[in-house]
Amino acid sequence: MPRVFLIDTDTASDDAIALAMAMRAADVRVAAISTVAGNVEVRQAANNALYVAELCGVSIPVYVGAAQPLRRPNAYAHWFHGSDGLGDHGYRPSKSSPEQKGAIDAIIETAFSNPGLTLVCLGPLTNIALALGRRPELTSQVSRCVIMGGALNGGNVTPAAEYNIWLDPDAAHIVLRSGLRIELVTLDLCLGDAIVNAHDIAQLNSLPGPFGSFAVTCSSRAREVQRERSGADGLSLADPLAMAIALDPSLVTRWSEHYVEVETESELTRGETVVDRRDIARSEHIRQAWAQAIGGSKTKIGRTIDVKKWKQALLRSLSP
Ligand SMILES: [Ca+2]
Repeated sequence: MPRVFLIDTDTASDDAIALAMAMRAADVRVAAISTVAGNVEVRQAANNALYVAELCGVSIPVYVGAAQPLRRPNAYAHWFHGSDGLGDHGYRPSKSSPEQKGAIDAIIETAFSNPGLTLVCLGPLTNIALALGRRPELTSQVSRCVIMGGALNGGNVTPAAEYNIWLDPDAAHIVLRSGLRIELVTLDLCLGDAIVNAHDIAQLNSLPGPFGSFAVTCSSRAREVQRERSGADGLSLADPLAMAIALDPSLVTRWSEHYVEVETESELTRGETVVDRRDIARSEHIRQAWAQAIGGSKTKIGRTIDVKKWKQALLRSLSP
């Protein structure tokens, strides 16, 4: 019996690679894809997901979800992923269309008809927060909720915050409090040695079949931006890493569990994931600010990965 995945995504370039990895995994059935506004508009995200499904030769229902964050305006990342989210290479429009049913209904129905499924969240958490608002007991249907989001050591969109959590911190706050069995894959895990470097990119590009070169081409804009910013050639592939961990949790060599809060008010630190690493959130003097977090359960956070295994997993999942 294949494992069942439900994937929520703001489909830009690294999401597209992650989707292809899941769609091509022999032991996984992707039951549904829901899209959310984030890196690109929610309809563009749906069209990109459909394009990837067609590239992989699979038919998966794609549902359009929230067109903007719960309480904030959109802030697309076209500058990083291209105006179509896939590096503006003129990929043909997908032949199929998104489903008529909305993503929130689809998430709830998919979860209740596939108890024990794995939920993989690759974008802002707006859809998941809305689905939980409607059916809080959704949490018991999900065996694993792998989330790409947050940062322990500085963000990518502000000094404090990682993009997915920053864009909709209110949704992240709800999801982290919900009781879902979360495995948080933070920005930190795809940096350093985990960056897909020039050598790895060349290997991807030379893979037989269309998937390796698609991964490189659709990431071209992100690669340029990273080169401009850091001077080094490479890609930090956050969503593919989260997907690789969803597919094989043993990639994570150390997990730790902590109370986590999300900053929802301050513009300076909006979307920061504040992690109680020293286990002091229960202290009397801060108990009020941390009351909600300590009233719930701790969040499981991936702390280190087996870098070699991660890169092998990436190459393997895009190989014919
Ligand atoms: Ca994403």
